[in-house]
Amino acid sequence: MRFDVLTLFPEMFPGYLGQSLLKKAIDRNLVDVHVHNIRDWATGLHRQVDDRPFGGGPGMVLKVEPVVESVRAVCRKDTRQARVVLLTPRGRRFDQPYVERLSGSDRVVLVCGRYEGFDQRIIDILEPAELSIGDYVLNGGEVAAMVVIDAVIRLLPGVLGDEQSSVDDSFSSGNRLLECAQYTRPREYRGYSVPDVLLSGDHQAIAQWRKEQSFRRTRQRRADLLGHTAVNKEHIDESGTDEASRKG
Ligand code: JA5
Repeated sequence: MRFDVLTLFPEMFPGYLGQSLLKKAIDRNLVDVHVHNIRDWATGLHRQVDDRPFGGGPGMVLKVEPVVESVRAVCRKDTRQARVVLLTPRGRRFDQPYVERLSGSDRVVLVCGRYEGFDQRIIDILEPAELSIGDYVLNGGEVAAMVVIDAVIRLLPGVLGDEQSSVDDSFSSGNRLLECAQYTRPREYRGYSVPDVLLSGDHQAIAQWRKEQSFRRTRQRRADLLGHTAVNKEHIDESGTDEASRKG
């Protein structure tokens, strides 16, 4: 899978790209990430990439020519059809179903904004997918682009050591529960012990405990995820009572 990132701050990426999981995936040719500076497509004496908004107002707007020309040029660097994605707080929410959808494409071109945003004609011409990673404001789309790459590559076959390990993740399709508490050695630390059931060797009891933990935690922290009545019903039916309200 090939990613191209278009940004005014390409120097933000090498540190992230050299990080373990992604570095291994790149070294093994499973993923290819190319970072480009939008300014390379800016013209004129000052290579200006932004300008003041028509109609007045604060801040600067990304100019249409360098962004559209850079995306077009980068798309031509590879024959595979690219999905063009713009990172913007106005975009649709980037969630795990969307991660799964992107992981099925061969090529993604990520366009990072800066300043007050993009000239609308960039969006009208390129018709990109507009994605937001969450309801907060960032100084630019770069960190959001890294989030997208990070979430997508771990779904690619061969990137994670254990092929199964992404299947059980919170939010993977078929899982709408937060993960349960995890413990490793030592069994006791400063008076804090590992729950007995995890040391019992009773795999059925352990599975049941984990399921209950997950459900309770989800109910407490992210009740919105339980909108799926199937998940809700399953846990209430199995225990005969509502585990979350009884223990939590
Ligand atoms: C801000 C000029 O998904 C959260 C995001 C916030 C944010 C993004 S994506 N892009 C920008 C931006 O600020 O371009």
